[in-house]
Amino acid sequence: TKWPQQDLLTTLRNYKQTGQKAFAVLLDPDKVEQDAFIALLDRTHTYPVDFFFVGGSLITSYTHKELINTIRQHSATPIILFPGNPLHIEPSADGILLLSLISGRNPEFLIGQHVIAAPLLKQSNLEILPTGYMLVDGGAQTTVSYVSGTMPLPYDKPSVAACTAMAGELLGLRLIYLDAGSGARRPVSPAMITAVREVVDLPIVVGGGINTAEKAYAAFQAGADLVVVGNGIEQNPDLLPELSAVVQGFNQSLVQS
Ligand code: 1GP
Repeated sequence: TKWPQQDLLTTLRNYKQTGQKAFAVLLDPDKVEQDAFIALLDRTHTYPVDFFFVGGSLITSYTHKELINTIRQHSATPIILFPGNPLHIEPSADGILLLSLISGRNPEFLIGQHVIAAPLLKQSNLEILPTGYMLVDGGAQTTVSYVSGTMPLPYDKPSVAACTAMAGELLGLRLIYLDAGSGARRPVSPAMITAVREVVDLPIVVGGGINTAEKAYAAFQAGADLVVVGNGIEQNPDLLPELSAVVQGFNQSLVQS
């Protein structure tokens, strides 16, 4: 069953308002290995995940639909598309990050691809999550930086990130996603997350290179509402219970205070 329309954005806004923390597992249809994947889905019954993100910059086979089907068979967790381009639209998901690559200056990823996607999105029942997507230098050229033909934000310029996020909020975007890129050598710095947290009232999603519980903790502590982990869990499934414990730690301290 799909999530009711508008619930995803409301859920994310509530995290921001209440201080609750959440985490998402990013599944790249190209990398998923069936048996390990089903084992991971089954483990999420014990160690709950708030969202599954499905996507990647480049996808080399038509497996989105099968992947989403498999998730549905094993889990009730909402599924959000994290598309690299309009070919990645799959109406059987619950929602889609409609990404504006506001760290870059490539009109294709600010409006061009959106024009192509718009009629398909209007026909679908996908909940649209308009997202200010900010790519941050994570110490290696990432696929998304190459494919989008854009320069990431400099790692050590929190004030540039803050101004970019403010512009995104003023333009009416509903989420800010700070991404160091999949497999980044270093995640977005806590200083940058805090600088963005201080100036925007939107939920903040942080991902890229978060491959330990400590790095997730640091991102939350700095002001992230939702942390996204892809490679880290692929390479070490035991990170799932550790991340779950970090999130629970934050959320329990809220209940007690
Ligand atoms: C990348 O934010 C995601 O877009 C997740 O990155 O695979 O490095 O966790 P990782």
